[in-house]
Amino acid sequence: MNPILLTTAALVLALTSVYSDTDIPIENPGFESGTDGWNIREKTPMSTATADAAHEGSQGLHVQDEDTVNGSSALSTVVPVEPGKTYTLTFWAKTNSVNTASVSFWFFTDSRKLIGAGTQNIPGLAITHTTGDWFEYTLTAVAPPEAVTLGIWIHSFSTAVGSVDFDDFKLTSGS
Ligand SMILES: [Ca+2]
Ligand SMILES: [Ca+2]
Repeated sequence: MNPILLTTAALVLALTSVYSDTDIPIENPGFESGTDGWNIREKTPMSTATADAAHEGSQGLHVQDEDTVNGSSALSTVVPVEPGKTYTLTFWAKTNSVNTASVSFWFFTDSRKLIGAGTQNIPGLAITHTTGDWFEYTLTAVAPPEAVTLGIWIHSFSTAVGSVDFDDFKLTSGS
């Protein structure tokens, strides 16, 4: 193939891959409406929307975990998914705390059973950039065969203490 045709082919491929990604709206992805749309289940309150935690807009999610027994738990409103499709989440986080929190994909069956519960097979990403600057994370996973919905789970670990700010969650699906 001559170089011009090759370049054109590469460009078409690149454009195809860009346009095959579909934005999936999630409720209140930047915490501009406080914690609306996020199901927070914590014995002591740890996850709140604050101005200091904003990366974009006027608020972000601030997780303050001072508890060596319990962790924070904020689950997004679920969205429908298709088994076999690839889902990509991007978000921003900021922390000084080492090994404190993670963000995971929770895939549910049609009976709202968490797929992979009690196993290590839940797709997730630890917050590992601990310089105190905002850092963009990307989590990608393929929806399992029995998946019907997907939620995004923001969690600080049971035994860990520290604080992490989160903002600007964005979910897309590919082919
Ligand atoms: Ca925000
Ligand atoms: Ca804890």
